[in-house]
Amino acid sequence: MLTTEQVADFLRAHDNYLILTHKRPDGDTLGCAAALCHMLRGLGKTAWLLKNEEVVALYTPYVDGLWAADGYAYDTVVSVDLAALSLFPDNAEHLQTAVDLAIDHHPSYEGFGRLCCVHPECAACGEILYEVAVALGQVTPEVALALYVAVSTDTGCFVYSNVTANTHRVAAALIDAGIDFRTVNKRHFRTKTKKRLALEARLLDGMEFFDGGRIVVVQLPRSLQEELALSENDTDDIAALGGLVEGQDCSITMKEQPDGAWKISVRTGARVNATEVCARFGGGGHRAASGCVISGMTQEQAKLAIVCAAEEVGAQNG
Ligand SMILES: [Mn+2]
Repeated sequence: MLTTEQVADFLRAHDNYLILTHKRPDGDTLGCAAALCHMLRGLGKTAWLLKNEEVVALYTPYVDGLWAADGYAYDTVVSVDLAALSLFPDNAEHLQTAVDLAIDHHPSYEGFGRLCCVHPECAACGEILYEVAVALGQVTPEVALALYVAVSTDTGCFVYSNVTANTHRVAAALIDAGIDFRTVNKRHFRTKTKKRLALEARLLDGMEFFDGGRIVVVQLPRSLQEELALSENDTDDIAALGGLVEGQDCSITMKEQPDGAWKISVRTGARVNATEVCARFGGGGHRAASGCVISGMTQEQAKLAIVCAAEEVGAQNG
């Protein structure tokens, strides 16, 4: 594995870069890609991003004008925040064996890059790219803004449990570069669409509590998705809603799929092992956040099945 200094050496030594982002791109992969593109151009290199068709409007300002033209003759492929072969966008599948350097922060990184720089202790891939920018002397306002988007969005504006003192030090250094971080914060963390607020109002109204309030269930049936004309992006991160309720330590979110199955997300505190709950239905994940799919059941049946599993698993610890 390369150090960030060695990554800087590698970037100085090569040229004609093609930068890859992951499927359903978030602020981290797009911010890192934009920042890397700007820092390479600052070194006099040619650098472009491979077009990602799934970028949502929220993030287009950071990557507009950086997309490679069809037929761009690249020599060096670098991926950012891309952990798995299954997360290569459809138009990047032919590059799965062509990545020269992978920069990532996921512990699950699959090792597809010829070289890599992977730091699972970083809350965002942007923290790694910041070190690279320092090594290259490229912490320009353009680079810093893209990295601030990466770090702030991947940490829910510095509140997720993976945030460290380093995350804040990096953010402070990026702010020192003279960026308009207030506009980024307002745009990404203090703004919701009317449709999203209408959805949250309905989900909050329909919340149900079990086990003396320790288990909360949020339900999103297809009927509500159709009534509010929701797209996939409108329902982003609704699994975080139940966790906001005081007194709960097991938040279950149920979303009905087009085929009638229920996609379940379980987020828990120390008492309930979410992996164990979801394993009963063939799912898995982490101790504090897991998922599964329940099919062949009505909404009521699926709800009782998952709540019952959570109660039983939780009972092992009081
Ligand atoms: Mn990330």
